[in-house]
Amino acid sequence: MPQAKYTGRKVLRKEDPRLLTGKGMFVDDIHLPNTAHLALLRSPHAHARIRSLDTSRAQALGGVLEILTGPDIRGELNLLPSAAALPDLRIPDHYLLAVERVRFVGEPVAAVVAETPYIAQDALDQIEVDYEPLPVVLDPEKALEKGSAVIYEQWKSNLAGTFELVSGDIPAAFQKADRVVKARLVNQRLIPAAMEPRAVQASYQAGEKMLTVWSTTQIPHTLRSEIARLLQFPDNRIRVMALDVGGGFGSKLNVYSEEGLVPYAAIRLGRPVKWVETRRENMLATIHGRDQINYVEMALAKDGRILGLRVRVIVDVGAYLQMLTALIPTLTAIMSPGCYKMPAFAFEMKEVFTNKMATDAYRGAGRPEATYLIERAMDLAAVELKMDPAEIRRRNFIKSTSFPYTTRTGLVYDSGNYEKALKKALDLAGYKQLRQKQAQLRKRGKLMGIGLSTYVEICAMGPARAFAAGGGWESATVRVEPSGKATVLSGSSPHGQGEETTFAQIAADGLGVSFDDVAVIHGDTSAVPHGIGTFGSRSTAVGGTAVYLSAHKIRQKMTELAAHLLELNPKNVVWRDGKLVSKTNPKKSTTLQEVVRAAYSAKNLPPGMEPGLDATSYFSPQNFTFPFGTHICVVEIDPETGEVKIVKYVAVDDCGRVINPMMVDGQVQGGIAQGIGQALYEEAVYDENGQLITGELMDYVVPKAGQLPVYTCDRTETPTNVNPLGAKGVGEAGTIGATPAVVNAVLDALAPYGVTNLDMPLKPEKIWRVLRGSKSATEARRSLR
Ligand code: MCN
Repeated sequence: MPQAKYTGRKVLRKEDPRLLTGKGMFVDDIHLPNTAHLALLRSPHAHARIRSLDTSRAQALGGVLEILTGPDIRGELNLLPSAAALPDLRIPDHYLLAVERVRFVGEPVAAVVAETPYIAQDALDQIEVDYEPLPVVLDPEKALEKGSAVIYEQWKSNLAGTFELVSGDIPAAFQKADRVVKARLVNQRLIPAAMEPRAVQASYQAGEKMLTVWSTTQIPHTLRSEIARLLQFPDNRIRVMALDVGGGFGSKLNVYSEEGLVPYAAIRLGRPVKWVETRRENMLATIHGRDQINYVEMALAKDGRILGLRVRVIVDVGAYLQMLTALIPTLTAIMSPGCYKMPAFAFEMKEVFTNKMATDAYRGAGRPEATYLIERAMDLAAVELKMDPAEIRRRNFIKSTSFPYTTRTGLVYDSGNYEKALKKALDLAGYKQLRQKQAQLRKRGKLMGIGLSTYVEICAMGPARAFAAGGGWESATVRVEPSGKATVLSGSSPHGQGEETTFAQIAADGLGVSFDDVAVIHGDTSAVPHGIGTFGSRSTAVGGTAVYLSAHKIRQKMTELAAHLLELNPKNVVWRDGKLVSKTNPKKSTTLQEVVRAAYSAKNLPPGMEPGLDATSYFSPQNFTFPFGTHICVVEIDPETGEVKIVKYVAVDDCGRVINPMMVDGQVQGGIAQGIGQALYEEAVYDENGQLITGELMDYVVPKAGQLPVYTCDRTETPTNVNPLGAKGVGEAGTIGATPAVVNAVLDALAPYGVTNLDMPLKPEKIWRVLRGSKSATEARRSLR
C-alpha cells in the first residue's frame, strides 16, 4: 500500500454537512404517495391473561384499513429471533403480537393500520381487551425462589439459562489468600434512548413482487434475512435500506415486531405502510441494557497479587429473549479477569425472566459489566490492603512482553501495554499532586475523590468460529468508476460513527485517489452485496479491512494494466503522485486516468484480464481485538447536597492504529458521557406493578452537556496483527472505561466515612443520605478534620 495521505489524519467528516444542515434522510423523511400508518396497542399490564380481544368498534371507525391481532397472524408470521446462546437456554415463543398472555408493559397486542397516524391512534382506544391480571415478577433474585410466581408455566421456574466457566484451582486460591474482598455490585438497568427512535416503512411493488423496507437498523442484511424468515418471503425480493440512522447504541441491533408487521401490512394492503415510534414506546419496548447483580469475591496475597476471582451473576433478562439477550452476559464472563493475571477464575451465571422489557446489547454489551466488577474489586482490594489503587493494578497487569496472552477464559489477547497507558494517564492527570491536594482538602473538610479504571475490552466481532450469532465477517466492494472517482459499498452500516469518512480515508489511500473523490454507500441491501452490520466495535477492524483488501486488489490490477500499457514487468511499476511510473526510467509513465480508461475501454488488456475496475472482499478475522486504556476521574462532592461534580477526566485509550484521531476522540467522549450517565444519573425504574416510571426523558436522566466535564483524551498506539490495518475498535471503549472510574472516584471521596460500596446511579440523594446516615453534614465535615 502507498504512503498514507489520509489515514491517521484528522479528516473532517463527510457526513456532517448534510446532518448539520438538516439534509439527512431518515425513515420518517420518506413520504410515499398513499401511505397508510400503523400504530400499536400495547399492554398496560406487566403480566396478564388476555381473556378476550374485540376489535369490532375500532374496525368500524372511518379510515381504519386493517387490524391485526396475535391470534390472526399466529400461523402467518414466524416468531421473532433469538440466538440460542446458552446450552440450556429456554427460548419462549416470541410472537409479533401477544397471544393469550402479555408479559411486560408495552408488549404489542394489536396493530391498527389507518389512513392517518391520528385515526390509527384513535382506533387503538376503541379496541377492547379484557385482561386478567396475573402476579408480577420483578426482582430477579426473588424470581428464583421457591414459591415465586412463574412467567412461563411450562418451565415451572423463571430460570432462562445458566452459564459456568471455571479455570484454575479456586478453592486453593481462597484457602491460601491473605485477604478476601467481597461485594454485591448492581449494574442497573439502562435505556439506550438513541436520539432517533425506531421507525419502519415498507412498500410492495406487486408487479415486480418486490418488497422495499426502510428501517432504523444497525443490521440491514441480517434484517433482510429475518424479514424473509418472518414473512416466508424470498430474500432476493426484499430490499432493506437503513438511510441515516440517528444513533442506536445497540438498541437497533435487533429484530422487532414492527419490522415484520409493517411489511406484512404493506403486502396485504398493496399500499406503503409507515410506523414511527414515540419516545415513550422507545423507552418501554425497545431493548434495555445491563441489569446484572454481581457477587464478587477476590482472593489476594498481602503484597496485592490476585490469587483468584469468583463471580456469581444474576441477570434480569426481562420477559422475552430478543436477538442477543442471552448472549450478552457471556461477554461479561469472558472479560471479567480484565487486564490482570488471574491464577484462578470461576464464573457462575443465572439468567432470569421477569415482567420487564428484554435486555440486550447496549453500548459495551456485557463488557462494561465485566470492567465494573473487576475494577470495583481492585479498588476494594486496594482499600483492604492500604495500597495505592494505581500500584495494585500495576502489580497485577499482564506484562507487555506476554502478548499474545491466553487468558483464564480461553481468549487470546492480541496485543497490549497496560502499564504504558496507565503511566500516561497518571502523568496527564498529575496523579501524585492530585493525591497531595486530596490530603490537604480532606484536612479542610472537603470531599474530593480520585478514581481509576484500567480496562481491556473485546471487540471487532468477530472470528466466525467464536461468534455464536453467526457471521463474524464483513464485506466491501470497491469500484473505480470510468471517471476515476471511487465508490465503496460497505456491509457495515454506521449510524453515527462516521465510516463514510474513515472508509473513504482507507480507500483513498489504497487507490491513490483524492478523499473527496470517494463515495461510501452502505445500508442498502440491493446496492451492497452482503454484510453483517455495525455493532461490537467491529466496523473499522473488520469492515474497514474489507475495504482495504478490495482497494488493494484494484491497485494490483491497475499496476498490472499499467505495466502492460508501458510494456514493463509489473514489478518495475511504482505509484507516484497520481501516476504509474517505471522504476528505472521516470519518463516512462502513465496516469491513473489512462489506466482507468484502458480498463473500461477494454481494447488493450493483458491476456486473461477482465474489463472493469471493481473488487469485492470478505474479511473474516482470525481473532477478536482487545483495545485497552486507563481512565482517571476526579470528583468533588458537596457535603450539603450530595451532588457530585467531575472536576477532571483523563482518558488514555489504545485502539491500535488510528484511522481518524478526531473521530476516535469523538467516540471516546460520547462513550464516556454514557459511562458517566450510568455512574451518576441513569436508571430504568419499574414500580411494584411493573409500570416503567422512568418512561420519558423527563424522568430518565440522560446527562446533558452541563453535567459533563471537559475531557482530556489521549492515546497510546499498540497495533494488532489481527488485521492488516493494525486497528482495534473504539466505539464502546469510553463507556467501558468510564463507569468504574467515576464510581471509584465517588467512593474514594467518601472513604473518610468508611463507605466502601454504593450502587449506581450515585444520585445526590443517595450520597446525601449516606452523609446524613453517619452524621449530620456539618458534623461530618468536622469529623474529616
Ligand atoms: N476509528 C478509527 N480508528 C480506529 C478505530 C475506529 O478512526 N482504530 C473510527 C471508525 O472508523 C469509526 C469510529 O471510530 O468512525 C468507530 O469505529 P469502531 O470502533 O470500528 O466501531 P463501529 O463503527 O463498529 O461502531 C459500533 C460502536 C458501538 S458497538 C456502539 S454501541 C456505538 C458506537 O460505536 N453506538 C454509537 N458509537 C456510536 N456513535 C454514535 N454516534 N452513535 C451510536 O449509536
